[in-house]
Amino acid sequence: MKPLITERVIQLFGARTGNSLRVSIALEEAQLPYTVKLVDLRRGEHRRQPYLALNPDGKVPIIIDQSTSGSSFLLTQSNAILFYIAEQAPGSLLPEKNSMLRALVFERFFYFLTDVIAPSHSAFRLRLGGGQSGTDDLDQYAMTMLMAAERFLETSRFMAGDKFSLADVAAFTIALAYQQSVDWQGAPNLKSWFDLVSMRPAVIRGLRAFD
Ligand SMILES: N[C@@H](CCC(=O)N[C@@H](CS)C(=O)NCC(=O)O)C(=O)O
Repeated sequence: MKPLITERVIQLFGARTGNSLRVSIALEEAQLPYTVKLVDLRRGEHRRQPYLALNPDGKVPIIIDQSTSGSSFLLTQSNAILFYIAEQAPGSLLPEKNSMLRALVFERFFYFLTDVIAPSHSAFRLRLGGGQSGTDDLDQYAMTMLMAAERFLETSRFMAGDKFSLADVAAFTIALAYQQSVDWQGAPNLKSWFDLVSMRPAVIRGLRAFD
């Protein structure tokens, strides 16, 4: 017999990396029910079956959104997943449609994605491949752009307005990664924001999702 009420659970496949943590933090902030399947990257679980059948790119994170009615939806790409989560829980991570505030959240979200996370990821990839040339410059660029976000916080508590949003999700894990190298004294607003976000119960839970 089919259940009368359709319930759903999102399965999150991931590891303790920035891309996966952004998703677990977003799920916690959106208060969507989810379970975690830890993918062992060190042992190469992501490069073998059965994982490759789920994501032929062999990367984490992915989600499978399953409902008790039997439907199931698999999504790869952390940032597509973040938008999916935001849309499943209206009002949680994105302001209302057609609003200027929503456009501002997009502006800041893509700022962190393309000007901070992307160069940082490129430096990481270069190092992984054994190269050193250019990695320090890329990290320096990412950090300079991260610190320039100080100005976003001059007039608001969060990265795009007074409510936590996807822009904060994008900013937080990369700020965490550079935590030891950032000149916090030179960026007092960024420091207050970092402390504020670090203390959010949903963020704390999201950070522990793969422990
Ligand atoms: N564009 C992808 C990138 C995913 C990605 O690079 N994931 C890393 C962990 S943060 C990974 O799975 N690395 C394993 C590998 O490349 O072998 C996304 O945003 O989901």
